[in-house]
Amino acid sequence: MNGSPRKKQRITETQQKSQVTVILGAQWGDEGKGKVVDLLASSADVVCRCQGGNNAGHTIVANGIEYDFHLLPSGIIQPSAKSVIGNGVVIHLPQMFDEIEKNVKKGMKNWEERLIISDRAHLVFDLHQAVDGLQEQENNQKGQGLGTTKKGIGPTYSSKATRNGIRVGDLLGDFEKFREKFKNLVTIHQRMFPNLEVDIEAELARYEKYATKIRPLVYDTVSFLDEAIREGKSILVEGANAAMLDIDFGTYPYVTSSNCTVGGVCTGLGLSPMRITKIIGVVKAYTTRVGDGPFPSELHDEIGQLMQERGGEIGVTTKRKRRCGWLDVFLLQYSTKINGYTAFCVTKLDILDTLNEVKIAIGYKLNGKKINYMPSTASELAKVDCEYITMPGWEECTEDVREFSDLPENAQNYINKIEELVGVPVKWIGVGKGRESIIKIN
Ligand code: 2SA
Ligand code: GDP
Ligand code: MG
Repeated sequence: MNGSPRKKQRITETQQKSQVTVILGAQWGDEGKGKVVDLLASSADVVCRCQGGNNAGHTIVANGIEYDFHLLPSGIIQPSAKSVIGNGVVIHLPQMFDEIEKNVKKGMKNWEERLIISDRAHLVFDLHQAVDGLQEQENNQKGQGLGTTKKGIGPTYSSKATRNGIRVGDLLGDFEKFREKFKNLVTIHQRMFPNLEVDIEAELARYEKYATKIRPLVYDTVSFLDEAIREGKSILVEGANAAMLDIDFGTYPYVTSSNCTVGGVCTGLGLSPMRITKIIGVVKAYTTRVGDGPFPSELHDEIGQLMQERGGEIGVTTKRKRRCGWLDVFLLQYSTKINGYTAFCVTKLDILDTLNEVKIAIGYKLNGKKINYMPSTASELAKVDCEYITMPGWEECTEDVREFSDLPENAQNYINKIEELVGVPVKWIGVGKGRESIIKIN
């Protein structure tokens, strides 16, 4: 009998055991994705970043130590997992090595044995960051600032789209060609911003050193992931930013420059959608936004201030205060249509503990009329009024609760209402910053 069909069958069976779990921000970011990645990374073989750059700020509190990750996958502190920076990510090498150094000081060990970087990822240069700042300055003068993190994310994805970008693979190839590409990049940007100063020779000398430093970390991550899946490994994908910041589906132009929804996972890693097994939406129990742009359920009163203060709502990358408001399920329904979440993790329920009532936005009205779509223009979205339901608060501390049935009844009702309105099961509830502060629902 010919042996090959049996072999084929075996490969398929192993592949079926592989789990690819995607973690995505369901609102405007900072939902607590880092904490969820940390929770699931202990049983993962590989943790990947697929988009964005070091604009992200993902916090993990493990064994009393607070780590903030920006470009590195948050799974890097798990000694048993490999960390992949995929082709869809944009990398500022000097800041990546600073981030590594900072975490080594906090106790992160043997990272070089675990970190894998795609040769197709684009490089962010200082000039991209300078241009990000200059564009913001120009837009601010017109009252149209976006409130970017100034990490050069938009300008780098622009270089990628105009096909002038420089990739990790270019840095590791013929350095003369890299030199030419870099000079071309400078010329293009100086044409747009004549005052942009770049010390070309100093930058090139710096990058020649980075080439040596990064070379052992660079792989064809497409083949690496394909092999991992065929071997039945467990893969975790850590989305950065969030659905409402997605370049296509977010509140354009007040968005970041990558696809932070599920499509970005496939293009940012070279992963077939057929291989994704779970999509977890991380939802903050209220809503926050950092940077400019419309925010229908925003609160400008003392409740918004309480959320900001109790929630410690400060940008992890820029230290800006985050704007706060009520939970918006109309927005969650929209983000669910795009991402198809298989489960939710609701974080920061504890922050609402002191309120005597809580509100949930369940619909939008435009010019007094109910609408059944998410407005595509920022100007229209800025004009909507939210329709709210009001629920009694629980006015009890939930920080030490670890079982759903031990939550105050009104807190249970709040979670049940989210499930009912969005139609996605809530599998985890965050009640504090630490790794242990989580309720798992079976
Ligand atoms: P950019 O820098 O081009 O990506 O900015 C475009 C918009 O995207 C928003 N953005 C973010 N929103 C929430 N969290 C992010 N990460 C940091 C954090 C933010 C910080 O974890 O707190 O420290 O300020 C993030 N990154 C980008 C940004 O505010 C713009 O509205
Ligand atoms: P990310 O970008 O989605 O990873 O989120 P950030 O790290 O930017 O912001 C979330 C903040 O909330 C961090 O300071 C976390 O430590 C904190 N956090 C996460 N989950 C919880 C929770 O359930 N309760 C409380 N109180 N804090 C939380
Ligand atoms: Mg964040």
